[in-house]
Amino acid sequence: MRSKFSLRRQFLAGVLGASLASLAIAGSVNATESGVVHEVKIHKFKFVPDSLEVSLGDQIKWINMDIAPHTATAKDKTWNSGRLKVDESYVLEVTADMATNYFCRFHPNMKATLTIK
Ligand SMILES: [Cu+2]
Repeated sequence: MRSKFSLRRQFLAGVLGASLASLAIAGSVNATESGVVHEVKIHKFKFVPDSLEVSLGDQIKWINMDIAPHTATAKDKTWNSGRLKVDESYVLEVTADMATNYFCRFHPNMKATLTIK
């Protein structure tokens, strides 16, 4: 009897956890739908554009169009796309305290900036 009860509790906790998780996902999708998505192409070893104006809540999407791998990495390393292969992309939401200077870890001469309006 006791074990049956605790099994049921575990089941309920699982259902509750799952619904909370889906609520959280739905919430974040709604929040981002209101913002703008800015595309930055990584092309011929350059970020295009290499200077971009963004607003809080916007998203920035980097797309690697080169055969060579690249990254988009904050100068202070607080955010990082990781290694992007050709056609791979990375999306980041603009926050007030985010680092606005970034570069490519594989090609440190590749640099770009964000300006938060
Ligand atoms: Cu690179």
